[in-house]
Amino acid sequence: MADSNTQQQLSQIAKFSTLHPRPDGQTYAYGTAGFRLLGSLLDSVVFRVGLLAALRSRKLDGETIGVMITASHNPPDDNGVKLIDPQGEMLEATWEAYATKFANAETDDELTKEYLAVAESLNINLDSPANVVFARDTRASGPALVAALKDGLEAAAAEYADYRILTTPQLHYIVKCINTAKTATPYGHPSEQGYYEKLATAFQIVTKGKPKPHVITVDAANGVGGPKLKELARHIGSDYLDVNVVKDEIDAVEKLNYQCGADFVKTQQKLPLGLQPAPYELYASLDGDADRIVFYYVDDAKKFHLLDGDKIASLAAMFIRDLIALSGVDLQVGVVQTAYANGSSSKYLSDILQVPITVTPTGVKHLHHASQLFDVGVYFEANGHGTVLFSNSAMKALESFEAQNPGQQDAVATLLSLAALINQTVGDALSDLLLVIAILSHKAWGPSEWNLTYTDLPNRLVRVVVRDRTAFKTEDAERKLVEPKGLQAEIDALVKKYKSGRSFVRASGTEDAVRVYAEAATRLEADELAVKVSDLLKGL
Ligand code: 16G
Ligand code: MG
Repeated sequence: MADSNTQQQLSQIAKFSTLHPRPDGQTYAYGTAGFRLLGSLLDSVVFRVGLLAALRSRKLDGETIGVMITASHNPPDDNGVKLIDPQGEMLEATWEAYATKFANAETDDELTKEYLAVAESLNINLDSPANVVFARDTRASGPALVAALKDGLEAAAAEYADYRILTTPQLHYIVKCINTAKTATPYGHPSEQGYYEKLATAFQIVTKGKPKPHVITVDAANGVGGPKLKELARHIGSDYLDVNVVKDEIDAVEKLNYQCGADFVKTQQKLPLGLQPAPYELYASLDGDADRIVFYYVDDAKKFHLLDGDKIASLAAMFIRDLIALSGVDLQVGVVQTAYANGSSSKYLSDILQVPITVTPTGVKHLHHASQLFDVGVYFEANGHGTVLFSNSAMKALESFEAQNPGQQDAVATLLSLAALINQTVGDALSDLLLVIAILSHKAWGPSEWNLTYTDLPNRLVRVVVRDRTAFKTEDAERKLVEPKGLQAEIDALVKKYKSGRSFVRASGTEDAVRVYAEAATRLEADELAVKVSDLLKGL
């Protein structure tokens, strides 16, 4: 069975594992966002993720796997870890169960047994090469977790490279670059510098000949996005872009995501703390690891207007649809949303733009996969995570297209540069920022013109603590409850009473609670519907 090399690896794992003991009484689960909880509880988890990353790479013939240490928009004391698959995608879902098993192994001995069991059941040769790259965000617990990760990788005899501090999407980019380097379509240079150069060049081409955009102010949530955005702007050059980065105090670790950032602005529907915006100027907020972005502005009356993921998706779909029509290339653009997408956005997309929409359950992996089915798939969650994927066949069609006139040629060139500008691996706040600025500059639109495309239906999200959230089972992309039995009929009866009413209930994937979403024609009605549906959950 196990040869001497394997034996040595197993004894190394057992030895190193004693340095990273699992806290008593703690259970872990690899969920939609990987492992995420207090940084002080993650040492053993990150060590074990190192082992799993090595196995994953070996299973995929030594392709490079990424490990990102971040807790995104969570408070400063939290941290988290997730794996990135070779094409820069989220870890394949079947492996989430192995991650959970590794994290929960009670003893060092049990851990080595799990390790060997996964290797044997998946036919993994433990002597074969394993390659892993990793990075972290700016959290104080990051360096110690990196040390634990390195121990895991060394115990599992993996080769690794430390990319230090990066945004999550930058690491996704680097993973894809490494694994496509020797193919016919290399994604880019596998470095932070390569990322900036690729985006900067694409932005310069996309906006060539257009008026220089107005200055945009970006709240970086006091996270990793701040310094990275400044670096990106430096590469683009002030001839093309003026960005004013605020909330960029990465050394004041306690300020991370505190009353600022994309999640705060979207959920509170208000400005970051202390921001005093000039009317009709464009503002944006990133989250703590810069994979989400929302935009906003205030009007003359200082009223706050949010331009969220749905507005970004609609803007991108409109622009790309029009470019495809101009180019004469036979391609279909489609949009992927979740149940949280505002009803007005879905109506705008299907009735006005006439683009097909797919609705998937919450979670990036679902949206990502569904959008791969379109030639050009635009996906965004309302919370501001999203991107636009160009399929291989769409890229080939664009690259080989013989334009009949300068208009077609221009449109094709712009589409190809967009494909380079937009991160093809995952939602990327920096790349999405440039995309939006580029489109607004093509249209000569300010934020209020963009906002006019459609008017959001008032909506309300309520978090309800229940006895057992796993009792809430849904179908139809989370829009209908099948269990608890009878509840959906009661929700439907309430919804019917409201003009443009819509409501659904689903269990959170990240918190021990269920979420109630309601929208209706007026603010009052949306609030009322949300309260009434929440009331149905009392005692459950
Ligand atoms: C995770 C998901 C995000 C989703 C959120 C919903 C990824 C990388 N992240 O953060 O897409 O919107 O969960 O949270 O998939 P909830 O299940 O608590 O509502
Ligand atoms: Mg994030």
